[in-house]
Amino acid sequence: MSGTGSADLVIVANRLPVDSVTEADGSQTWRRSPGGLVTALEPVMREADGAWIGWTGVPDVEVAPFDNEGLSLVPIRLSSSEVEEFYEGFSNGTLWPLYHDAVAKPEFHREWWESYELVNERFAERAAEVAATGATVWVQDYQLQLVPAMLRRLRPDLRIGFYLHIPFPPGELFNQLPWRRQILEGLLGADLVGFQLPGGASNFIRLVRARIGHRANRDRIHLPEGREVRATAYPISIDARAFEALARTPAVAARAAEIRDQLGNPRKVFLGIDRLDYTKGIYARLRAFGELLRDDHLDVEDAVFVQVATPSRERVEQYRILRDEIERLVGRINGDEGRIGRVAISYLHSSYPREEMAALYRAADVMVVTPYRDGMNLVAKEYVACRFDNDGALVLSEFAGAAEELRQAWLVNPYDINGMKAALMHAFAADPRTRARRMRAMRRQIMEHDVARWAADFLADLR
Ligand code: GDG
Repeated sequence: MSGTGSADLVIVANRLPVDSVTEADGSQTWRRSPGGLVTALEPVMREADGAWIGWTGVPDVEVAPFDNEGLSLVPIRLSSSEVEEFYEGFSNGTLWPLYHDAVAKPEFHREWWESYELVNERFAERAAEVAATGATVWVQDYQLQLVPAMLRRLRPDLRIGFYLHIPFPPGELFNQLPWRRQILEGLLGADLVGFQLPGGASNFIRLVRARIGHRANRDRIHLPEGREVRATAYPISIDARAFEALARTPAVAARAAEIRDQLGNPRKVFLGIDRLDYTKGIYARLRAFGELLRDDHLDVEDAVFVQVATPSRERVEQYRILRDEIERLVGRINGDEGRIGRVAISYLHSSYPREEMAALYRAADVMVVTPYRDGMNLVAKEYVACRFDNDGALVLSEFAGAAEELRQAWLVNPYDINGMKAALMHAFAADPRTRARRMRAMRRQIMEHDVARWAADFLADLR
């Protein structure tokens, strides 16, 4: 099978870049989901007659290919049991925790694996149908690690790239996986395998050498059949200029002032924005803040914390437990430290439009990003992009990929609560000149390395 389709660039991702929405009159439509990936790829997709393959987010429905705002979308059907086994199970109950330092215990179930293989095969077959002869196919993320090899078997004429958005773990962790060899061989079906950090790329190369026995020379792996696979880092980024432009609008400025006002005009506002996920270190950061209030290093007149926790993977047991733990802690801190009209932690379990996110970034004096492990962390970069006044302080975990680029943040070890308390206080008390010097350096970094450059670098190397 070769050249049956017409797309010269095919993106294969777990999700399509749209969400299904029901209008007031009961009809169903699609809304573009905001995200850096779509923004970055949209221009290249238009130029190259591109197609995007992915799941609609709705189980058990078959949807025919359709166009959305000029993007050609190819839906994949997932049954409810596949959502449970492939998506919630193997992707989010096995791979996600395993690849994040086993912060939560990964579960290994053979039925989950079988479903993962089956669904990966479906994505590969669809990509094989859609791609034109010699087309470029770019497969995204941990849910689809078997697709590159499956697709190459069907379509050896294609250029195949793979990008992992989350960390790639060292052998000490990866080797727990009963299907470790299949995953490595799945990825080796690509011509180019991209990682967030050089560390992920070298973990991968080391494992390929040790477990499969292929030779490797720096970032090039030599396969016995003469093919070469490159494994390299491409740190992902954001559309930094678009974020800054949004933050500069009068509407966002007004909303930022209003947020501070509604918080009671405290001297300083701390902010956390995360998907409610156990890798993000939300509990530990709120505990650190609570102790600073308890021990009178801070007072609710001086400082309040706004924590946005976007609902995520709510059907997975560990996520429900985490939500309860965080909510109990927030309740306790607010009960102990709050006063009438002044809550210590404004906790919001909700998701917001981009404008509101930008207003929150503008309203925050100290942004607190403390994951135990994170591939990159775009929230940290978005905060920096919105601080065009060169003011504001970023407290950032050294275990976020972003820490390799944002060296001028107040870097912390999220396992060290006292260390975090000290960093929160330093960021809180830093003088304006120090804040400006650090922010300026970080802004230079992200303005020069935006998501368009990320996509262009990857695609240039792939082609
Ligand atoms: C994975 C990796 C890597 C969040 N809440 C709302 C909202 N968001 C947006 C943020 C940001 C994105 O979601 C989250 O990205 P992160 O990078 O912070 O984290 P993950 O979701 O875990 O992403 C990560 C990333 O992939 C990309 O490769 O950096 O390491 O784990 O853009 O702004 N957006 C809106 N409303 C919300 O309520 N509009």
